[in-house]
Amino acid sequence: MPQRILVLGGDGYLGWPTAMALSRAGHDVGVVDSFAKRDWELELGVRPLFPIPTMQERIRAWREVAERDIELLVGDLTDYPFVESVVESFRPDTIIHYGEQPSAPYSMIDARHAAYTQTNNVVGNLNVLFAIRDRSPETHLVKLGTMGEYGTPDIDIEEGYLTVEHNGRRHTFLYPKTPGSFYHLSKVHDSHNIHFACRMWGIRATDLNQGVVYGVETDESALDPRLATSFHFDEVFGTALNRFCAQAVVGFPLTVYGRGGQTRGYLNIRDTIQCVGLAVANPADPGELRVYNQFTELFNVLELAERVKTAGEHLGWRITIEHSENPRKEAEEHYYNAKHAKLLDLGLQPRLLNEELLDTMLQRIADHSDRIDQASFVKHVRWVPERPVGATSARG
Ligand code: USQ
Repeated sequence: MPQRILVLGGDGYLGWPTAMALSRAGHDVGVVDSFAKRDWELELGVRPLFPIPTMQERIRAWREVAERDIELLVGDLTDYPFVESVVESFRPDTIIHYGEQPSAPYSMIDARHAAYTQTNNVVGNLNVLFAIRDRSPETHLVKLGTMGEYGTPDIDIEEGYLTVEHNGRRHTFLYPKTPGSFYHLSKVHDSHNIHFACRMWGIRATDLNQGVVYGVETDESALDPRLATSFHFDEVFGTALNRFCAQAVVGFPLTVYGRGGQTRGYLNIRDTIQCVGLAVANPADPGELRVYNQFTELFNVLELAERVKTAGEHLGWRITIEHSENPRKEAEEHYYNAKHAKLLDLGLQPRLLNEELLDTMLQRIADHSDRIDQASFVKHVRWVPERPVGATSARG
């Protein structure tokens, strides 16, 4: 049944393709964005692979190509009156919340960027929860969380909850979180706030703990160059596989951090669209916080780099892998077994990573290789400063 759906962060890598897919499926879609991501790009001097038109131009192009309208609402989620007025006037059946600062390295630049990331993300999400409570209590919140909330514990990762037996009694808690950056922590805080809002006010919510997304296009973004999505390859906003593909295209050594045994859940951007669609079509019950682990396959970074190298070599390119010093503090070899059954149970049909897919990705990126600034591959953001403030030298 068609729904009224608000996509928060509708200008982003995932928000825009999601808005188009839902619009094409017959839903009435509104996108909300403050265009903050475009400012962060300017701040860092990085740009996406494809030129991205203004949101007004994207919407006009969509109208032309799909003969469907998308409503644009410009504003900042940390501004409560704005959020309240949007929720009140649009009356969404579902809110899909992508509207956050999405980069772990960005949050680790310094105190200002850590505080900005957490304020922006946590306050924005709180405002959404209050606006739902006060203006549209039936609205289903579909919130983009991250697999990185769990970190890499030495036990199996469940889907959201863990039942603990202690001194002969048992209780089910939100799964304990040991995240690896101030960004990932902001999503942990969001999850706890959503859980609280569901328990207190009977809000219905789904937290999608998403893995690392890869891919250059979706069925809709491929329809017209003006509908392209904001694909990044730089150190701050680019994610592992997307970066390796862009590096392979320009002959830059693939930047595997440290030993490369860091294992994460990955998924194709087309599967992100599918998963979000499944969450929208199957809303949570009032008072329920459902948590889905949203990824389709596990890889470690070295395996990913090797796959890109093989695919590139079959195209006749020369590709090298470099184990650079790890700018992050993280386990480089570790146990990792994360459950991910619930979206499959709802009908997810994964599009797994294979050479054909990598081949298409590499060729698509190669068509735009003139836009790849190699200086953006290494921006020197470090989790621990090289020489921490106050540290004494070896000689005291
Ligand atoms: N890595 C490399 N070389 C690179 C880039 C990354 O070895 O050039 C390693 C990282 O050290 C890390 C792993 O690859 O161990 C993943 O890093 P990433 O940059 O691809 O992903 P991450 O920082 O975890 O964040 C990304 C998105 C974030 C999302 C998250 C999902 O930016 O929005 O929440 O993926 S997850 O990783 O499951 O938490």
